[in-house]
Amino acid sequence: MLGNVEANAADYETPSYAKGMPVIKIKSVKAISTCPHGIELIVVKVETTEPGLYGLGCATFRQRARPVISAINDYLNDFCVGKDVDNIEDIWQTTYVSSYWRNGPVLNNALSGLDQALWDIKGKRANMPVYQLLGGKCRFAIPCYSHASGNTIEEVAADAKRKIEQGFKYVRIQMGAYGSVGTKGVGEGITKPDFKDAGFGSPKDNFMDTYHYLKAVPEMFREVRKVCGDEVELLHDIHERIQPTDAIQMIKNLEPYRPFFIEDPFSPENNGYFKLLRQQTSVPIAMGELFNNPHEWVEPMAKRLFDFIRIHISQIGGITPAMKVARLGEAFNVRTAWHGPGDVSPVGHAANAHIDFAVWNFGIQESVTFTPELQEIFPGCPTMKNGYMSVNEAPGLGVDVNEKLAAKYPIPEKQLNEWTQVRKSDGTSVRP
Ligand code: GCO
Ligand code: MG
Repeated sequence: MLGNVEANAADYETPSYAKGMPVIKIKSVKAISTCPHGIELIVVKVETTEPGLYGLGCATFRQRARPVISAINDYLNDFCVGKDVDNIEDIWQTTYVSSYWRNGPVLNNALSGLDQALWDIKGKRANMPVYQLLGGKCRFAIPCYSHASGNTIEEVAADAKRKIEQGFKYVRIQMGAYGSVGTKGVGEGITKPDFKDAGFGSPKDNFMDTYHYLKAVPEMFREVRKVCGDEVELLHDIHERIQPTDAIQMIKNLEPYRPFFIEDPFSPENNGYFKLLRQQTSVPIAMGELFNNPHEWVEPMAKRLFDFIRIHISQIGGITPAMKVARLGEAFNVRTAWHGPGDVSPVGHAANAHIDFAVWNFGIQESVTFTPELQEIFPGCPTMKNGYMSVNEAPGLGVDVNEKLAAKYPIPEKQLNEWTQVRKSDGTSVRP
């Protein structure tokens, strides 16, 4: 039996950039939360043994902010202290399995905050923006879509026109809340839900008037095309609120209006309908903001069952897994369209943007406007100009946090906004 060779650290050469430098280790991992606009934002701060060197990452899951904060402060800190900050992949893989059960929204968001913060640190150590570490720029800036909305079709068209005048070439059009048909009231052909008369469910519950929604969306597209012309790229989010077969029929009815993409036609539980949808229409489809588990995206992407992957990158664990999703997409021509609404922190928007710069199969980026308060709490937010997003060229992700200012807007004790409950007329709950 050959003598077993004792592995000995000295045998393994110290990389030149680290020669004579102590290994930089994780000193602490903590959650920073803030809520300036009624949305619970959470970022992770990873401090290191190198004085002044720290990283930030987004762990925002507004619907369940407190469990994420506990997962970070009560588990990740102990698990990570003392680890070599440079070994991002190993820290990701070991943290991912450290709870044995995995791929859930709470733990994935906590892991995301840690992961993004480690990329932020590596960029600072390399004195480069993170997109450079991911392969450099594939485009000069990041095309984004803006949100146009209104309570009537005419209002939506007018709002879309405004967005185009601001420089946006891509505009998402929605009438009121998801699945709603604007302010057309009962008596204007809108059905009054029976469950309300019956006092079923809670008074706050919304009514999903499928019949009028299926009629209103094609009318909205026709009106917006009439007012804004044929060139602007139009998007719409079904938000998984209707029966899959209704979604397929409605999407076919939208073909004449050349949608750029239709989002979330089905809930992840109904991924099985994509084959049927693909057989019936060539309208581009976007899917995935609700995905947490690779089982939800690997196969449908490999089968080209949708065209844009809409993952909320903190819901899958950060930049490390998101880059793998993007690379998978390149192989099957699925483009990225990362989830980027108001319930992503500015650090998370920066992480989206750094990936958007570096991947060839970029599709489009959802954009938001950062309020003065957010820009103060998070100096270095990405910027928007003429429908394009950019990041500052600072090392790392480029976004910092003012902890004192963040603490001025504490997240409320009780969950702020219960997530929307939606029901059919008979009171049956609909996946919102
Ligand atoms: C979108 C999304 C969001 C989600 C929200 C959930 O496409 O931007 O559908 O609006 O509903 O992020 O908290
Ligand atoms: Mg959506």
